[in-house]
Amino acid sequence: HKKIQLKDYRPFAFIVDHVDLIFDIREDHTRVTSKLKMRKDPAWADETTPLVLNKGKFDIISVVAGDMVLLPGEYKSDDETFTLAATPDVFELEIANILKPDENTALEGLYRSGSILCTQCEAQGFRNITPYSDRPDVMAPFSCTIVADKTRYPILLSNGNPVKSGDLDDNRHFAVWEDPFKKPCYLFALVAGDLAVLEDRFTTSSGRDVALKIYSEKENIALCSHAMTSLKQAMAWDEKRFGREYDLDLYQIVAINDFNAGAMENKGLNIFNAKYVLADPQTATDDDFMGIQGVIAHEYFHNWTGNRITLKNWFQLSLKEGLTVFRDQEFSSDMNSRPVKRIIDVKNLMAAQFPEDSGPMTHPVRPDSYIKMDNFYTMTVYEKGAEVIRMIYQLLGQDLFRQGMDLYFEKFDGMAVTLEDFVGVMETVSGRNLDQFFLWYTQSGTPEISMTRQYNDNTGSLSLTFTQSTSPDRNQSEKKPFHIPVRISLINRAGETVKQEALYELTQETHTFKFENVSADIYPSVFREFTAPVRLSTDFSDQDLAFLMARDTDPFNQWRAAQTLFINEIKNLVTAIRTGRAMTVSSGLIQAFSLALEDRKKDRAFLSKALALPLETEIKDHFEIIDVEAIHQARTFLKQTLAKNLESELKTVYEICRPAPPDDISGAAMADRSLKNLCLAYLGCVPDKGNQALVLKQFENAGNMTDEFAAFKILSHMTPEMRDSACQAFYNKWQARTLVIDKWFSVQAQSRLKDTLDQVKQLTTHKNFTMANPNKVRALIFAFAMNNPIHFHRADGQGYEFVAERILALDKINHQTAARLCACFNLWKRYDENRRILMKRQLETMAGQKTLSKNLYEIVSRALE
Ligand code: BAL
Ligand code: ZN
Repeated sequence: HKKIQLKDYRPFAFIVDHVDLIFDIREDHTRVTSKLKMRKDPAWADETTPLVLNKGKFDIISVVAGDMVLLPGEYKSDDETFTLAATPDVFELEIANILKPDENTALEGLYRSGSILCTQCEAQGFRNITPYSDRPDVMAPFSCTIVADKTRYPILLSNGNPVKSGDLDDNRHFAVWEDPFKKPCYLFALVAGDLAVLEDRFTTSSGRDVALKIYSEKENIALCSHAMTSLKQAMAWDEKRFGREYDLDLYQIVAINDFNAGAMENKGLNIFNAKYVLADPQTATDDDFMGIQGVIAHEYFHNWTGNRITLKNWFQLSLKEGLTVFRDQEFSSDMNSRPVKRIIDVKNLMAAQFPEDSGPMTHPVRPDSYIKMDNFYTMTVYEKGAEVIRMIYQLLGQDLFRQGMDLYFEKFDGMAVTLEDFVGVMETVSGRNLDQFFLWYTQSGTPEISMTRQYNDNTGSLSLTFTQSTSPDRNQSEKKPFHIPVRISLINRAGETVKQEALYELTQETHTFKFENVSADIYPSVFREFTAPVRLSTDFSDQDLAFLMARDTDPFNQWRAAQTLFINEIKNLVTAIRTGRAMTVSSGLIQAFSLALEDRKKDRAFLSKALALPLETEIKDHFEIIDVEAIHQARTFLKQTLAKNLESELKTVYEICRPAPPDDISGAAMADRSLKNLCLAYLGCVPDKGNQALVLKQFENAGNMTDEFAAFKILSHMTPEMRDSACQAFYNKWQARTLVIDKWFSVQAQSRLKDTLDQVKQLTTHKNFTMANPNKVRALIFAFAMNNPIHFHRADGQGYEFVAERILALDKINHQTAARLCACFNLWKRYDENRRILMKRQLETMAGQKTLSKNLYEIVSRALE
């Protein structure tokens, strides 16, 4: 399979002046007619230049160039391209083809989800709809006519503004849409179906009235109000924080059950995975509410960062994604608790991006090559990309960063641009040279920083020495030093700031910063708010960490200190297990935990994060060779020891937090629930009848999904009997609600009980399960493969065998999702020899298949390289 390389980028040799699409939707097919107005770009084309368009696997039924009907011999068409050997300088081209949306299980291009027809075009799905130059730097105004049966498809939607609609013969009707903004085809969208709508309005800062419409299946329309509130919050926030106003008279969102990703920012017509739209307290957890708020905002923010200003080529993906994630993170921080949002984001980065960057999929934030672009919608492009923007924000400060953003919008509106263009405006407004900083975009890997302290008693000076190094990898055999910002402040034993926070910059391998006139018991608080996406090791002892956990003036650093203490303890326990020594937990840790739990001044949402043990999937990143069983045993022992030692404190806090009203989704109520449910999870991990009864009571009497689901998860690990009866009750209650049934699948997939693999295999034949629905696959198979290390990594290899077989089955129907699932094998070289052999065997079996998709081929072949 061919690798596409950034260095081979050439502009398209033609300009598309207008695209007019007609979709004639019939019972078993859809006829698409595309009328293109085009001309040669004199800078790139001459009289010999052929017109080569991208094309998917479908049959062309007619081609008209100008007013000449072309015969099949006069154009060339195969499964990948449509070619005209020669064209005039200016011309019109009309191509008609037939699609079978009901057979499109890959969910890219035009497909059916239940009774709804919809599209997904990013990254390269539009070519499956009609032949086109399917690349983000070809921008054109689109119009779209949809014709369909009025009963089956009363609602007909596309991008932009509705300009005409009416009835036709045979119970059919039509709608015409025009999008006045030039756009790349990946932002094209169409929806046809029998949908209900929730309507609202928003008045922009300049006084324009925008109609807001959220569509869903009729039975779910009552679940759309949180999404609507979130949309209005996002629109107001983008005006205030970035001066960005919405530009059309209509903003539409449609909730779809079958969707490969979270959502899609199509101009004026966002298409969403229903999971990120539908919620009420009975069926959605507090995390779901937060997720919806963040994703609704993310897609809205793309209207400027992505749509108005788009990408010159797909290698620049982080230009829109990193920047838009940064914007949605800032939005959520302003709407909710900033420190807690920062902790959630960094935890996510460490748990998923750091490992990605240390395995076969490691790539720079701007990749150099790809076989399938779909495989590069990664944690690195998105989350690390957002961290890179955040570093620019810190280096420049809020005001200059805003000036840079203003200049970016002013200079590049309506254009397809690059990461250099973005960093360039930041250089212009700040007068800074960001050449070395740009390595964050071109060099892969996570820098490791070590920080050591030297205190000079004679002079009263504290020196902090920072050393950076980044391991060589497949992308660069030698790494240059990164330009790394680091925010530092000094605090004393009383937890008071003795030196205000300031920004320092590391540009070489080693830097020493000296602080004069400080006493010996001063603590540095470094990389505050996680200033840079680096791994940090320090010379802090566990006592130092316990102090910082309680008194650091940066909540993020308090959290980091707590997590580092947990990791250190788990490492000690793993060593004990491996050397046959008895496991013990240090009294210092128990005391630090207890002090934090009893600190009534601390924010409860923060405490629920700080006192949660790192997940096994996070812990593994701290080991060179991952010992799955020892890590599991060590973590379980630590959790049970803390629970046993602090039982009465945990119960007290549980009771204090309990009264939060069940349908209150304010920050305070959510914070109470999260701390309460953390306490319950500790109490419930000890096999104790009293505690089990407490969990069961919450499960049975919960007034909302957050509490019900929290208790359900705990029960799923207890005993087969408790798990089974909880599963039965939960299923009976929620079987009609597909999003809740996803939770039901995922809880069972993550159970620690011995028979979990058999249960998961059984569940693949359950009547509510289907491999054709990505949410179901994620709920059951991904959850098992990614979040259940002891069972996925069973020593007999049966977990691997099951998942590999599912990947191959999925690859036949949905190659994007199959390739994503295959990431569970990426770190195979980091396990013990037995598991290495077993995982490699599965990768080789997959590699040996004759009909592997390009998507899966790329993931498997990188893993085996
Ligand atoms: N552009 C793909 C979905 C998203 O990142 O918003
Ligand atoms: Zn995005």
